[in-house]
Amino acid sequence: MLSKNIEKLLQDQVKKEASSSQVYLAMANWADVNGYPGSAQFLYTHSDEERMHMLKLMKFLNERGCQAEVPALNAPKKEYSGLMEVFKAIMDHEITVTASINNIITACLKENDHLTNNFMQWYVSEQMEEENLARSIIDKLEMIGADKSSLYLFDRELGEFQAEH
Ligand code: OFO
Repeated sequence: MLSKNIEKLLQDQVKKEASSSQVYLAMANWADVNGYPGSAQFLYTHSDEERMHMLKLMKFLNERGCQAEVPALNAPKKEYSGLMEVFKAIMDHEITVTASINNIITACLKENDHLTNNFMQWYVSEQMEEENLARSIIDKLEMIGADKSSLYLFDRELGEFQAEH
């Protein structure tokens, strides 16, 4: 059985992962109608991955004697000024999610809940990858600046990157 505190933290994390999925989905739609098909593909796939993160937590909650809740969500932002704004928002978002995962792990350590701690380690590695990826994309976008043909190639590469991973 999970403690009430850990259960609440995990349910809150379910909501954060669900919300991440919605945020990326809205970004994907924006990219799709603004001439960035590669970025759209990347973001649609990322949205699916976030849903998978949510489902993994739900399964864990159900297996540990709780019943996972499907959270109500606010509609995500749907307009962006460009890809830089999108990826900076992703970076900020992921930093928040990482903090929340660290917070769960701190609580697990305090309560000697090694099983949940062990389960959450997967999320720790995942967050590191996501933050690194967002950072490297922002670096590339900074180099590209306003150069339209480089932006076109970058978008295509991002779509190809997603197809390969
Ligand atoms: Fe679930 O990793 Fe991003 O939010």
